[in-house]
Amino acid sequence: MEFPTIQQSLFVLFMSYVMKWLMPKLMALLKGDKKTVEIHEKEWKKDVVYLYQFPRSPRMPNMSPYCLKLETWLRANDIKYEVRQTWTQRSSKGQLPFIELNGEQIADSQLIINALSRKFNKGDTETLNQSQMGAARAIDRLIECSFTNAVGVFKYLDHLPDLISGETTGLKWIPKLVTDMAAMFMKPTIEQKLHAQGFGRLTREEQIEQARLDIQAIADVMGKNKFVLGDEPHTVDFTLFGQFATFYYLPFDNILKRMVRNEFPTILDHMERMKERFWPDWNDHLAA
Ligand SMILES: N[C@@H](CCC(=O)N[C@@H](CS)C(=O)NCC(=O)O)C(=O)O
Repeated sequence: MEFPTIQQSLFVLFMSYVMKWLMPKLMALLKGDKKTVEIHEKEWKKDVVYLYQFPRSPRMPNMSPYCLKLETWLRANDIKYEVRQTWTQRSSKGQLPFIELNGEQIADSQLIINALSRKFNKGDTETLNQSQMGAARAIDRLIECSFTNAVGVFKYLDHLPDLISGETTGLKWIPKLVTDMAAMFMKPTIEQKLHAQGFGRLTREEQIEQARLDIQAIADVMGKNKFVLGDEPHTVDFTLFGQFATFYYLPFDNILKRMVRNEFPTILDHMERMKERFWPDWNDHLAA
C-alpha cells in the first residue's frame, strides 16, 4: 500500500478547509432566489421545450434518472425540444431537470410530464383504464420513493468516488484526488437522508431484500408484457428506464446491476427494448 506524500496530505487538508467554507456559499448560489424565476431562453420559439439538464456522460446520455426519464419521454412523444446542458443552473425548486416552455419554467420531471401531456395531448388516460392508472401510479412511486433508497445505498454510497469520477461524469480534467475528496464531503449528506428516511437504519441484508422485493413487484405487474402495462409504453416505463438505465449502464459493477442481470430478465429486456426504441442513436449522445 502506498502512503500519500506530505504535499498530498497538506493539499487534502487545505482543500477540506476551502471546501467547508465554499460549499454552503456555492449551494446558496445554486439554489438562487426562489421568489423570482428567471427565464434563461430569452428568444424562445413557440411550443419548443427547452430542456435544462446535466451535461452528457461518456456512459449514457444523462446520469440523472430524472433527466434521462424526461428526455426519453420527450423523444417518445415527438415533442420538439432543445437541450441546454448545465452543471450550475437549477429550477425554482433547486433541482434538475426543468424546462422552459413559451417563456415559463416548469420544474420536476413528474410535473413537467403531466403539464406537457395536457398541453400536447399525450396523456396515459386515453390508453389505460382506471385500474391500470392506479397500478401505473403505484409502480411509478414505488420506483421513485422506495426503490430510490436502494439506489441511494448501492449506487451512491457504495460507489461515490467512481460515480463522480471524470470517467463517469465526463469531467476528465478534474484530478482524481479532487473528485475523491468531493465524494468524502457528499457521503455524510446522503447517509443523513437515508438515515432520516429509515432505509439507512436497515442491515445490509435487509436493504438488499427490500430492493429485490421492489424489483419483483415491478416484474410481477409486468408479467409477460413488453412494457409495464401492455405492449406499448406509458409514463411509468420512462420512470423505470430512467432509474434503472442510470445504474445499469455505469462503467462499474454494482449490486443492483447484478440483481437485474441475474434475477430479472424481464426488467433487463424492458431496459434494452426502451434503449433500442427511443435511443437508436445512444452513442451519438455520449460525452467524448
Ligand atoms: N423529483 C425530482 C427529482 C430531481 C432530482 O432529484 N434531481 C437531482 C439530480 S438527480 C438534483 O437536481 N439534485 C440537486 C443538485 O444536484 O444540485 C424530479 O423528478 O425532477
